[in-house]
Amino acid sequence: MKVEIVGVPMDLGANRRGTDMGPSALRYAGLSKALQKMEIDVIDTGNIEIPVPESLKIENPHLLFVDEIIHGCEQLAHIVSGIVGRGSLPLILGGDHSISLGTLAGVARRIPDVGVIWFDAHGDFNTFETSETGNIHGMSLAASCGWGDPRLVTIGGFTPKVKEEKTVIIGVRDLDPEEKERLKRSKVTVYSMNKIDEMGIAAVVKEAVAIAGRGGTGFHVSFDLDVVDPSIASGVGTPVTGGLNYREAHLALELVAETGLLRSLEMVEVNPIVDRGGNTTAVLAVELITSALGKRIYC
Ligand code: EXY
Ligand code: MN
Ligand code: MN
Ligand code: MN
Repeated sequence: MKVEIVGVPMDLGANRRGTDMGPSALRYAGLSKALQKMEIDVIDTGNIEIPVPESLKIENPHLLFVDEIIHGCEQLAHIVSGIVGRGSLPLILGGDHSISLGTLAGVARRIPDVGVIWFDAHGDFNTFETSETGNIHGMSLAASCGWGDPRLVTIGGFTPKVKEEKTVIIGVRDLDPEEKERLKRSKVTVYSMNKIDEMGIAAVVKEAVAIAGRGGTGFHVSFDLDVVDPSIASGVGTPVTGGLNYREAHLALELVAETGLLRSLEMVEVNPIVDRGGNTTAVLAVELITSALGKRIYC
């Protein structure tokens, strides 16, 4: 399977600047070399162009940058659709989690019944009505399931992108009140950190792949680095204590690789500006990508 890398230097979906440097951070952490060492046929297609608005959120907190995010995600949807269409696996480097609006539009256009496994400390299931921040990276899964502002919901020209009954969130530990209610009313399966503590990550992932992979069409994995505990992944936009440890994160993606059902992968929310270890979060992200693509740390 050929892997095609696409960088999406997006940070307009969140409050904090810096995730636009995520693609470079992952490249500096040796991504292509790590995949070539695994003898994976990989091509790095570069970055998509993200329009930079004149006045950024710092001066204008209520600015939402909807147009710029849509512009970037429409481009990304087109590119991802092409990659899946030629039988390759898209490896999308974020950028904040708003980019999933584009990734999922591209994948679902080619695989209409695709499932989703969303690793995240958050639900990303807000709409403008329920969000306390107005940040679009906190709305991307809801909009991909058909909920929210029509401009976000219809990116790629169709909605919904994914079925709630084939969508699983793993690692949740920070939900807004109304977001939590909407998730409870939905058919999305949510494994909070409490559930992971009770069941163990292996059992959770096995259940998740059975749900997202039902029907055998395969699934998309959206991996938000803030699902990992900030003690080993401090370079993220919205850190939340009590996350996955190093081995849980690797085992989860090793089990995903074992299914052979992974159709596309995105690594999002890496923010080198706030990384307390220099570029350690990007280094971890690269290791996790190799696990998701079949590398076994402990053979
Ligand atoms: N729920 C909060 C909000 O909607 O602003 C925090 C969302 C964080 C989103 C990051 C990408 O996961
Ligand atoms: Mn930002
Ligand atoms: Mn997220
Ligand atoms: Mn998150």
